[in-house]
Amino acid sequence: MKKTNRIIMVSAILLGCVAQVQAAITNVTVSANVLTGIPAAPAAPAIISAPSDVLDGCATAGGQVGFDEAQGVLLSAPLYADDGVVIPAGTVVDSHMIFLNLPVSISSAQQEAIWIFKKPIVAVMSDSGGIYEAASSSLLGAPSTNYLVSPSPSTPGCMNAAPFNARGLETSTQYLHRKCVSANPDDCYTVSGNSIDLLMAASQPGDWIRVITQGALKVAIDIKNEGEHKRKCIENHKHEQLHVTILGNANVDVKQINTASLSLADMTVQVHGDEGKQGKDRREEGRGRDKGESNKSCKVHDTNHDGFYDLVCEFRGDATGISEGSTLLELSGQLKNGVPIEGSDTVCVR
Ligand SMILES: [Ca+2]
Ligand SMILES: [Ca+2]
Ligand SMILES: [Ca+2]
Repeated sequence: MKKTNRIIMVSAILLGCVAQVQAAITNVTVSANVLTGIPAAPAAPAIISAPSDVLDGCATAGGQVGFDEAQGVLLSAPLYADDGVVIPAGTVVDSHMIFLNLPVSISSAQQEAIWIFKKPIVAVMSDSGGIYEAASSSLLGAPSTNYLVSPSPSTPGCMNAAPFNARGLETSTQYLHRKCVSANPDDCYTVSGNSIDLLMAASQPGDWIRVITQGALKVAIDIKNEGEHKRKCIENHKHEQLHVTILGNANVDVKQINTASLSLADMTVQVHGDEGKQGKDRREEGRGRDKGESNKSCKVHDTNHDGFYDLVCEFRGDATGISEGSTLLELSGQLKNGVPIEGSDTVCVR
């Protein structure tokens, strides 16, 4: 299992250089403080880049901070979280960490913030000992962040890696979370779809939680305009035709992609001639270049000679909804077993 985990992590590092998928934490706003007797945190909540360390002695701030951890992780074993939640093996998840770790100059502070994610939240790890967090950091942690080695290899004198007493939220029951209601006595959170309303009241050491959202296996993609060989500029008009190359990798065998499930966000697109109905539609449009045969609009071959097959699909659709300029287009779809995939490419639109 550990080897599999390592392969996933290495793949995530490599893909991170090319996939350019948008950050999964999309927004944070401060909400009403509901505790009395504890000062409000002096700094606004913020989305940050993954820090070099998340030990108690490192990465302090005057307000809640959150960052994206490993993305698109295919679980090879069940994952355990608050309230008895068990995410089954075979699920693909994105991971994120939020913490309030005050500098020693601030004796205590509280902050309630609403964090919004790109995808729905499926689980939270907040137990007061940080046991769930520590157990999953090697799998779900950000690739370049130190979670488990104390003292820190990069910050001299920085100590205290999870698990330790009061790492997580101070709730009365170790593995059950407390919902935020009026007159909360201490830390609490409430999950609703893509958002978590999170109250942290901290002195030292602080509060750390891990938020798990739905994820998708990452694929690098390359979008090109048919008419201007290999150029990425596409015309902002109807019936745009695009070639999308989905690069296979160690986690994604493109032969297992359900081509009928593929879509490019913000465009009304269709993979032509792929399924019977679409092939029929295409013939009716008089664009029967593939003679109506199935699976002719997506071709499998190793375009970049890396030993993994790639899938080249033809999309056609209404591009008028895409804003002009440099635009990130996102592709999503599923494997034949239902596991989601996603990728993105920056194109210019004129
Ligand atoms: Ca706390
Ligand atoms: Ca704590
Ligand atoms: Ca390839």
